[in-house]
Amino acid sequence: MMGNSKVPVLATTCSREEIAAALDEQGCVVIENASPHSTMDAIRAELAAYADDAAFGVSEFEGISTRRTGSCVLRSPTYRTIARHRAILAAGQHVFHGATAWGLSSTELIEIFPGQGGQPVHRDQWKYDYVDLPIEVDVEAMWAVTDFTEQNGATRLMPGSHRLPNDLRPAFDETVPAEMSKGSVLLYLGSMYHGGGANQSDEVRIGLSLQHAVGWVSRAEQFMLECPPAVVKDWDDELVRFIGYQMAGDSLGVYGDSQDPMAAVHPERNYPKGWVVTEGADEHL
Ligand SMILES: O=C(O)CCC(=O)C(=O)O
Ligand SMILES: [Fe+2]
Repeated sequence: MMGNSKVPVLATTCSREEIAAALDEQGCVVIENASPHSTMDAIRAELAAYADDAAFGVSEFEGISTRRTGSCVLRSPTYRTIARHRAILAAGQHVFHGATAWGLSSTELIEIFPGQGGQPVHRDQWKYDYVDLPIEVDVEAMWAVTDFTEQNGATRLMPGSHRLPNDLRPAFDETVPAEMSKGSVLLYLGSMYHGGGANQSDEVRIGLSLQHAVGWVSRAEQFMLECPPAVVKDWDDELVRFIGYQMAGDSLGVYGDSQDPMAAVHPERNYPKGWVVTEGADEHL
C-alpha cells in the first residue's frame, strides 16, 4: 500500500544505508543542506545567461510558464563538482546494484515562474516508451537552487508510489510537496509518480533536475555532442565516464575497434580492445 504521506528527510550527515532504506521504502528522500548555498548560487550564475535565452515550454507538460535550460555539464563548471555528490553515488550504487555501469542521463535547470500550474503527475521512466519495467533503471535528483516551498512550486510526489501499477494518472492532490531549503537535494526513483508543483508565490522556483540511468538504456541527453573528447580531456576520468564514456552490459558503448570509449579522449593511453566492460568499472561508479 501507499507509504507515508510525507517525503522522508535526512540530514546531510546521514549514512548510505539510511538513503538506501528511504529509497526502498518510499521511493524518494530529501537530503537537507547537502551542498552549500554558495554552490547553488554559482550554478545559478553560470547558467543565468543561458536561462535568459531558453524558451518557455510549449506544452502543459513542459509548462508554459516554465523555463528549462540544458547542457548543464558543459555550461556549469560548479555543477561538475557535485555531479558525483556522495548522496547521488549512494543512491545510484544502491538502486543500480549489480548493473555493469550507470551514469548521468540528463541535466536541466528548471525555473517555475509565478502563475505556473501543477505539472501532470507522471513517472520519469515513461520516457522509455511507457514500458512497465520490472526493475528500476533511473534515479533522479533535484537540487534546490532556491528554497522549495509548497507555495512556490516544490516538486510533488506520491511517497511509496514506486510500487503502484504503471498505468495510473494520479491527480495533483494525491501528491505531497518535497519542501526543502536551498542546497538540499531530493532523490527519487524513475518509477515514482510525481510532478512539478504550481507556483502560487511571487518568486521563481529554481531547481537543477538530473536524471541518472543504468548504462544499457539510452541517455536522455546527448552528452557526447555537448562534451566531445577535446572538451573533456582534462576532466576527472570518473566524471567523463559518468557522462557516458563507458561500456556497459556485454558489448554496449564500444568505440573504434571494440575499444573503451575513453580511448577517444586519451589516445595516448593504452586501453585494451575487446567486448569487455572495463575491469573494475563498478569501482569507478
Ligand atoms: O520541476 C519539477 O519540480 C519537476 C519536473 C519534472 O518532474 C519533469 O519535468 O519531469
Ligand atoms: Fe518528472
